[in-house]
Amino acid sequence: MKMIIAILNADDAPTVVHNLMKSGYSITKLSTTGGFLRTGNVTILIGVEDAKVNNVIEIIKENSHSRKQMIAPTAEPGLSFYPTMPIEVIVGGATLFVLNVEHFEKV
Ligand code: 2BA
Repeated sequence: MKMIIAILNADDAPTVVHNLMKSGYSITKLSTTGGFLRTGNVTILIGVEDAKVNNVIEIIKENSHSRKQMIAPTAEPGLSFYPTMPIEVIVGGATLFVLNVEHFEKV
């Protein structure tokens, strides 16, 4: 069994979740925040049999889109890695981690 952790753009998350659930997958949705942009994104956890991993990834791919987003400049001291002028970054589609699950049980 695998645990897929997918970090999604908040705008894509409802469609991704809808399509995964329509295909019979159980998911857990978390509200998360990206460390770099410091804006909200959505992380979903999906526990699946190994044979279904590629299907889950396909559904996420089909429903996740990349976007250009501006990083706001900061005047905060000590945050030297943030720009003083607005700059553009490409965010997503989605960031995925696939982990081995040692043990799965519902009690
Ligand atoms: P954020 O950390 O807010 O990053 C948003 C976007 O900013 C990233 O998009 C990337 O294009 C850019 N970015 C991030 N760190 C950067 C840096 N040090 N220098 C220049 N540009 C940078 P994505 O790569 O698509 O990531 C989207 C979100 O996925 C991230 O939001 C973060 O929440 C998560 N993520 C991405 N890679 C991760 C990783 N290795 N571990 C954990 N979370 C990750």
